[in-house]
Amino acid sequence: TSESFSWDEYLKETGATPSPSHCFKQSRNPPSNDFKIGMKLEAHDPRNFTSVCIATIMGITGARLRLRLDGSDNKNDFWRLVDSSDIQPIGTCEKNGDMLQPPLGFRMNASSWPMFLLRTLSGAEMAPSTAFKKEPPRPPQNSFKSGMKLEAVDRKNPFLICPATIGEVKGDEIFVMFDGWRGAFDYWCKYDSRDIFPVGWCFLTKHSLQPPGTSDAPNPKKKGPKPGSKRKPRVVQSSILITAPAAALEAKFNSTPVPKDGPNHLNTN
Ligand code: MLZ
Repeated sequence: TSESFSWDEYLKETGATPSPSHCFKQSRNPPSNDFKIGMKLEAHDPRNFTSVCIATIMGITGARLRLRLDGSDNKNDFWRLVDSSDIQPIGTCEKNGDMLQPPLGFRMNASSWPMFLLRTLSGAEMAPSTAFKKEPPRPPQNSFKSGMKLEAVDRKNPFLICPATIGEVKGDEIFVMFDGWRGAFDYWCKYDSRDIFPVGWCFLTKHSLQPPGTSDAPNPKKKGPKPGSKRKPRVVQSSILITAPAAALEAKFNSTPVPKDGPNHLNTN
């Protein structure tokens, strides 16, 4: 529910301007999310970027996917846009002459990887190539200006997208400041980061948008937060954050027997 927060009112209240959409490496019309929970795809391991792994879609949030690497634990889920170049259809890796790798922290013995991969993929529902959208081009230069508003992924809570303000601009980098959180979640990133979006992006993609925090921006002239202003804002929960029950997924994938020869898109050497 984002009825609690309105950019229109907030921009009037703060007298701030939204960052123009040409500043962002995001498509002007947000891509549709044609993936489904439980589908599998190939993804770069965020903790070991050179390796390509199998991932399962655990949730759909707007134009983003909540992904879990097969063979990994449930504590390292990550989020990718449907037009991210970090994800690709199953079979792409082999087509390029590469091999699928176990994720960092593979929970079994490395020697069981080939059989694990075989079992993982046999009968899996593979995300169709049509669901993967082309990554938008990067803007030719950093056009952000200090004070502009935007929506940004909270990297400490990456399922959240929150209202933010550009603090500083330095070369190709920008400082993202989360409104109402006194700097606790702020970060530097490249202007072409996929974690930042124009004002209104969440609404357009039906992603939940957190309301700003309730702490005043750090200001040496002020005496500090008003009593009670440090309370946490309500975390907006919505049906958008869906996690497939692990048991249901397992049942689905175990129900299909492993063919003797294995699927031909596999390279288990
Ligand atoms: N549970 C956390 C959420 C903070 C989210 C801030 N996003 C900029 C807290 O209340 O600390």
